[in-house]
Amino acid sequence: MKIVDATVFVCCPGRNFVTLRIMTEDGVYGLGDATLNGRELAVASYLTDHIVPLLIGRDARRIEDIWQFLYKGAYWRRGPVTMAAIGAVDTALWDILGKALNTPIYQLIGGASREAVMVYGHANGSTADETIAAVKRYVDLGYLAVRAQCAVPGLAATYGVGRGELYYEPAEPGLPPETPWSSERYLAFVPSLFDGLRREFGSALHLLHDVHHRLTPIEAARLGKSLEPHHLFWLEDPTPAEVQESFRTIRRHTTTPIAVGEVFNTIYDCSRLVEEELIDYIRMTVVHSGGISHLRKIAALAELHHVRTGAHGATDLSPVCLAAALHFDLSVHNFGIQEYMRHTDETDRVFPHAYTFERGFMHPGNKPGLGVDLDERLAATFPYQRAYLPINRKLDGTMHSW
Ligand code: KDG
Ligand code: MG
Repeated sequence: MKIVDATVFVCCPGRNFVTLRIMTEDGVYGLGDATLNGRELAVASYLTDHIVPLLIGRDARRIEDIWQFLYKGAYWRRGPVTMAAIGAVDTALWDILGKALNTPIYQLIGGASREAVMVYGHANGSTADETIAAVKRYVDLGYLAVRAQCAVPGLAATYGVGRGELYYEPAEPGLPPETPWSSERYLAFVPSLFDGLRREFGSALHLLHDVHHRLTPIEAARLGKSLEPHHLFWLEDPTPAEVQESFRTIRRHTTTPIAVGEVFNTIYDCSRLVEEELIDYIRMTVVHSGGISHLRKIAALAELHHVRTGAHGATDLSPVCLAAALHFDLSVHNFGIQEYMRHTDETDRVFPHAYTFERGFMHPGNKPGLGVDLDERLAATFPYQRAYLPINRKLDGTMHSW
């Protein structure tokens, strides 16, 4: 089953996506998402210029060997660009194997461990009342878990507060916008937001919140402690995770469950957090973490330490990545929850897919492989548009994590 061609597609049906298609000699092809928000073309070039020539002629069934060949063989290891490129190849090869064996991927990686996977949606508002109304809309759609974000009084823009009701798209065409940040104002406000949410929705609804790497460990510990009465499903990215030891401070002070990992790329980025049981959910992304093969190893390590999965599923990961995540979620034993930010209609049309949402749960469907296709002709009508994520500065102008 030799690989005869591999092509990279960059398109912008509402936002940019990079997609790898690997073709085999018998006409079976597989897709992999290679999107890295704001740095898309770097991965496209890594694939086209450096990986595609290495794939031609290889046996598409040797998924693990090709993974190791691309990881060890590059000499330069890890990093989001390398791991997104490897992740795209790995996903596409699983897609090919599933199609060749006429089986959905989840059946190849252990079979279903549950009937369907619980997902959470993103609710946001410019005021606490607007956020409450947005959460209500998700509840009405059947969601059992909702992430709640709100603009902070006195700050002109806040992470997670989108323009539409169901879509949140932070990347902006053109150069990166600058947004102001104050940890003091944020910390003073967030507990009251969750007081209001619990008053409105009672205790059964799963509520999540994303700090987006903005607090120091001790500030994050304070936030976690103040939110304990509202028993969040998780508090996400409370502090930047380059220093894994930081999470010891948070852990010492609060029982609020902690989720982290959307900017991680390999098992080494999370091994200490997992082994020391400093987190509760590992949120690594299929595409940025070397694909389904590597994510399964991470899940296996996490399983030993009571850490569950919560794969990143923002709109800047294409339907190809979401489908791969759903196959992974359905099969691993220690699945926790899946993020589900709906894509725009244009994106859904470019990537027709078999996955479904019903009453708060998703299923990848039973089509062979991933169950996602790429409408190449339609994709070509949405050319790449340069776009960046915003940057953050404190009120005095100091650069801060976004
Ligand atoms: O590209 C950045 C987004 O993926 C990120 O801001 C979304 O934090 C995010 C989330 O939890 O979905
Ligand atoms: Mg996040």
